[in-house]
Amino acid sequence: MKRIFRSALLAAVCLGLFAAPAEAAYKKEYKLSVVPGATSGWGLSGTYFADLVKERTNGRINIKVYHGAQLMAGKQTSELLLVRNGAIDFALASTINWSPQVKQLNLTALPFFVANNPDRYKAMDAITSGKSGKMLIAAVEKTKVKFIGWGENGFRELTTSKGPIHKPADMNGMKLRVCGTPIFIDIFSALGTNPQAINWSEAVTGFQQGIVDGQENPTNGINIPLQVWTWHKYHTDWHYMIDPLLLTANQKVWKEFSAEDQKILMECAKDMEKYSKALSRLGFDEGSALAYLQSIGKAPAVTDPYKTLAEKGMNVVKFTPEMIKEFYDATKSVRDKWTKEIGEDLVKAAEADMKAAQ
Ligand code: X2X
Repeated sequence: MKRIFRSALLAAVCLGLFAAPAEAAYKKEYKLSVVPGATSGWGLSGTYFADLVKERTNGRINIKVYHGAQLMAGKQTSELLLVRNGAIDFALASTINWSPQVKQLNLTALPFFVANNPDRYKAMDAITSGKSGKMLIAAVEKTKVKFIGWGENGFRELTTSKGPIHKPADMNGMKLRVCGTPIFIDIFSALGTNPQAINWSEAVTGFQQGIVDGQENPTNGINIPLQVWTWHKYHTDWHYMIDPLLLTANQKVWKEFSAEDQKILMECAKDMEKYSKALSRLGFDEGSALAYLQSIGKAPAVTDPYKTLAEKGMNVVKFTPEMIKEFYDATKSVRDKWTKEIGEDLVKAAEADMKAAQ
């Protein structure tokens, strides 16, 4: 009897029946979603992350970047739902596109909220590294999506075929493309314009056909790679809002990675954050963005955005703090309404974070 038991045990061990359960096999390819094109700052940041991950995991994790909102047929505000249900594994997502579902993410879209600080980049960093940033991460993770790190699309500037714009009255009646996120309609209505919600995937055709007089997007990240001067001659640098990027993963996908690989992914995300912020801030800071990009051998072709805009014939109006204040006052009703949606606690925490950093 004993002998039978022993041979059964031996057979079981040989068959691997008592071995630790095997870790779920990794997928051959993980899909990472990015809304704009491959040459946008945002697209480059996604590729940078995917390359770092492949290199540092010795190819164990192979991420393919899908640009141009192709994983959601152009409908950019559906991205969060697709990351949640697993159709998308990773997203480098804008707060703007997820804010219809996660109201707290409207925080940095409050008009002139970040820009109305002496140093707008310090203010932004104070949010991502402060208490308010932790509150934003908690709100994202409550949707059962894993937050991995921050990136940056950039402060959004206005480009128009009519202009120049110095004060709110100069925008009166302009037809402007905005994305389909509700706070944009409120901001641009408060400024006396006629906002048109159009997905990014269709916006460029709209510019070509002249169905709108303008749009708003970050200078380095989108306006320059898009060659926006083809349609618009006026560049209004009002920094009215900023969209940080959220590097995120489907929760089940994240849990299937080994602890070692999760650590590598977090480290790659930290490097991506530095790269992405440097691309966004290049030419708008005291030179540290360029120095960083050069130090990693990744300086882009355009390192002086204002020189490029001038060479392309754009008329650039750089807002002074007084001009920003005038627009800040003109959009008070929007901040009041949206502070209630976002949550007063979060808005107050962000104000305290930004103030402490100045
Ligand atoms: O739609 C836009 O303007 C874009 C590309 O910046 C976003 O996805 C938020």
